[in-house]
Amino acid sequence: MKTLKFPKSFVWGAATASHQIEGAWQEDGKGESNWDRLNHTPGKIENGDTGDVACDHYHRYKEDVALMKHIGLKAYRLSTAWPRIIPNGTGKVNPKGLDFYDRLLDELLSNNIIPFVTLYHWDLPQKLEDKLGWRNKDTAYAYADYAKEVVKHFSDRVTNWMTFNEMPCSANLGYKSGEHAPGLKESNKIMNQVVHNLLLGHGLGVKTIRGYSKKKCDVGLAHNGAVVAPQTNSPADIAAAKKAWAYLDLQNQWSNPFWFEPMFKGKYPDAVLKSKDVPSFTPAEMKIISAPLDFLGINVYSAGVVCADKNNPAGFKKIPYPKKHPKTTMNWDINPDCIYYGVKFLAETYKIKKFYFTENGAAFKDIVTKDNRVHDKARIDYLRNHFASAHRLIKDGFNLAGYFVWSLMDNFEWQKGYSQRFGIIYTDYKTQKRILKDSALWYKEVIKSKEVK
Ligand code: GCO
Repeated sequence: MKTLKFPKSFVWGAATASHQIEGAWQEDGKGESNWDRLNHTPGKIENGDTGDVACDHYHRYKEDVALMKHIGLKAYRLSTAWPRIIPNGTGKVNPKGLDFYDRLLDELLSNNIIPFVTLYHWDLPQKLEDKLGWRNKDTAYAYADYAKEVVKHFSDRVTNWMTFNEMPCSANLGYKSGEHAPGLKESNKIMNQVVHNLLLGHGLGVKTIRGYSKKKCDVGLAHNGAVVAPQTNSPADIAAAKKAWAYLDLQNQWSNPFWFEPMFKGKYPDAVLKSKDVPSFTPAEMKIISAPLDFLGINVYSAGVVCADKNNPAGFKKIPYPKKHPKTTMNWDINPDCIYYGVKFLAETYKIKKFYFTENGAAFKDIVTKDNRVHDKARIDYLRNHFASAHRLIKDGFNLAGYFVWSLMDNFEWQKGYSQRFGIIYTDYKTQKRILKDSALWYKEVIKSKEVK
């Protein structure tokens, strides 16, 4: 591969989430989260793992920030845990919860690392889940109150905000397939309401951040749309991929139009409005949901592949990956085109000022070798090829401002527990020792040179 130069201002970062790294699940007044509850429900998480201790980042944040500094990260994407800050979901604020993020943010800033803060990365106070969680519109308003406390307290130091992480996962994995907390299997009608309530939470979050921020700030969210790549570079296949990307299946809340049309056009697709499962909403809510954003963060790991198909009225045909296609240990097919097409169709369809990749990375079987190192060549290859796809976007004139590798360190991978290692830093869960993997050392060079080789 030839050397690819990235802009000087490009934001190179790494990402984590509160529940996946912090641990300290009952410390300093933290309330129970929906995930704490799921973790402690037998049979829900691989190996009976829990997020109780995770990477013990709550106590080891200084060491972790020192490692970020060593890698040379320009920015770090973290999330604040709602149950740590407002343990019961509504009402009393826990000062010790705020203190933790004060310490963490100050440590980041004194090391010249820009914090990008996500207000909600799936850990909902269990007290709110008990009141129907995201099936209840009140949760969106409770979220806005929580957002207000966070923004009032931290906006002197945080100027990059994300309202939500991956609303489609909260909805589909939480309330439809039941793999994620709260582990439910709801009807299509209720699912549409969950979608709406999350979107409303997002919109209220945008309004709250803008209303209470002490400084000029950038507001966006981290979203995981369905990403589709064409089988070949032919115009017909590219057009087919775009059709598949914009396809609406009324029974499938992963479909992009459920999320993007309200967020960027202020309206649900006509087919949703006409369907028997239309959610309850008001025009005022649609206005809130579609408030302009400063950026869109994209979380992406793979893509569906399609080709043009004249025999299908929808215009496309899904092409399965061959059995032997390279995969990560998550069983996700590796396809660097997910980066390019993850932005392209969005940018062509909606007015979006700026993009970041707020997550991209890979889980592989990492082993610590005798030299006390982790030679994760597969991850380096993965990142190199995906960075190259990002470079192609920049070259084609798309406004891509930065890239956050998922993840800074191996951590609690939700229902898969600790079985999946996504980190560029290895976590030894027995000793909590960290080891910089070869990918971290490679990334350090990329950041320093602003070049991908
Ligand atoms: C998600 C979450 C992350 C995951 C990562 C790997 O995308 O599911 O934002 O918390 O850990 O994506 O699955």
